[in-house]
Amino acid sequence: MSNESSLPAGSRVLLASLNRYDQPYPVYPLGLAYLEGGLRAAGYRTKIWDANVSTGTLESCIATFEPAYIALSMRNIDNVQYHNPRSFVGELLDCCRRIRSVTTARLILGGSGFSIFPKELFAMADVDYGIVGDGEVSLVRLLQAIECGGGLDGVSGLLHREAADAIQINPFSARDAAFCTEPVHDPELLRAYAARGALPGVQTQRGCPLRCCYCTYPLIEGRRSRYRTGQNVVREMRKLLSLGVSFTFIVDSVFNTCVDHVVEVCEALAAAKLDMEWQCFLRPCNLTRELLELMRRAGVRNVEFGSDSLSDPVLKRYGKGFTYEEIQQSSRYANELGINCCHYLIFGGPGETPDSVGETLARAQSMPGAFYFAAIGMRMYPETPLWRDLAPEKNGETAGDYLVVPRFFLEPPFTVGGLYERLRRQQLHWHNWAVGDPPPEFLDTVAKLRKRGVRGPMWEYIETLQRLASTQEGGLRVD
Ligand code: B12
Ligand code: SF4
Repeated sequence: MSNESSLPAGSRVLLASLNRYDQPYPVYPLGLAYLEGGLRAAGYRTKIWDANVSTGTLESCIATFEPAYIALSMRNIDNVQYHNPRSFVGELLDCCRRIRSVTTARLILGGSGFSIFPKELFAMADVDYGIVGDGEVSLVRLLQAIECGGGLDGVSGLLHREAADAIQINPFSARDAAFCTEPVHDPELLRAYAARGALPGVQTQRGCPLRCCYCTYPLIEGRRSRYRTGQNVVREMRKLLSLGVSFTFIVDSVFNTCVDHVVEVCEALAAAKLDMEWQCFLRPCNLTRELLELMRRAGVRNVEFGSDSLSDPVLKRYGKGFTYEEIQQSSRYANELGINCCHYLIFGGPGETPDSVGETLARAQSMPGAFYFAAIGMRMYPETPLWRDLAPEKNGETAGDYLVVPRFFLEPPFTVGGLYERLRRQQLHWHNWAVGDPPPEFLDTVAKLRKRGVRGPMWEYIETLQRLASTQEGGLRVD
């Protein structure tokens, strides 16, 4: 997984993905493919080490590749499950210690998780630099500045230490991040992920201008939308097809913030008649039947709606900018057109009441063909509208207090245990409903389906499996 050898050691960059979380499936490190594209175009030699699929240890990889720089990617901070929290910060700190014990290579930290708590993670982890937001342009600029002894002011989103260890932060500018490099896909890495059921990502745009109260996406990618052309997306899908990938995930924060963009990409994909299926995140609004029909012609198989609630007062407090009626209509169109759809719901955020929970549950039963993923409470992240409203600083708390131990907002009088029991009970009766990670028996069945060549995220099969399990003793029961 490298373009090794004859260049001087100073130009070698090891790209390391620390993410080994495998729910709902292992996620292909698309961010590293972008970094690799930028670095190679600038003449750097690269190699990827991936905690999920690399066979040797990180230390042995460092020993053989002898990089001058190590770019560490931190995707997940935690699993965002209030009832079953799992933090990944310890793994990052441990990894930095291990690296420092075997090399003097410069360590640079980035990734979506890092971009949410940059100051806090930079202060805790033993790294030389951090980069917030899009990495491909900034990383190359940083390495060139180090090598030429240039100033670091022009590196968007950079964190570094000045005299007396004061942390210097350059603002991240989505304006600088033009989203113009192409990802470089490593065939070996892709194959290893495909074998584990991953759906490699394709990104058609960056940035989200909206302001849902809990959301970190505009902080990670900026608020300014930047688009790839339809032809560019077709070219990438073709490249993936030639590497054996025939089901992808459009990883845009939301695919349909701009209808013109959806039309351009889908018309190009439909005209190209690729044998590629895909899925994406959608806002359940501004979706006409014609637009969904076009998406279907372009290859969409599943859509994931960020609906969050089915109660209008709650949707308003969450800052969603759409109503239950629009959710219902979007879901109905998808169902009528044979597109699998699921809705993500967040229970217990600002404005939630026992009545609004009841309303959402009742309405969830009335939308045909939909699957639901229920989450409890809102993970609190710095700089979000929710954070600004609650202003934890007024109580003497800092962002760091919210990092290592994941902390959630839960509207009184709810308790995490009470709400979990309530939502989990639904799973006994509703087979199209999931709270948290699926049970281990389900994962075994999924692994068998994947071995038989079944593609996709599998939630479209959970309903059937849960129905079967509820009728079989010793099968998939919910305790
Ligand atoms: C698509 C997506 C998913 C899809 C993935 C589909 C797929 N097949 O790939 C699904 C639905 C499966 C998913 C699941 C989960 N996700 Co998710 N997901 C995303 C999303 C929207 C986009 C990720 C992406 O691919 N971006 C495109 C690539 C190109 O960008 P990137 O990886 O960030 O890399 C760029 C920069 O970060 C940077 N960079 C990356 N690494 C490095 C390293 C260095 C050194 C430098 C300099 C720069 C750098 O440069 C890259 C190129 O510009 C992000 C939110 C967001 N907008 O970022 C959340 C996000 C990554 N997910 C998140 C989480 C938590 C999860 C889950 C745990 C479930 C959950 N409860 O949400 C699981 C975990 C899955 C796993 N096994 O790891 C969090 C992670 C942070 C956190 N809060 O802990 C995010 C940020 C959303 C959030 N809630 O804040 N996810
Ligand atoms: S939840 Fe979706 S639409 Fe809302 S701000 Fe986040 S990315 Fe944008």
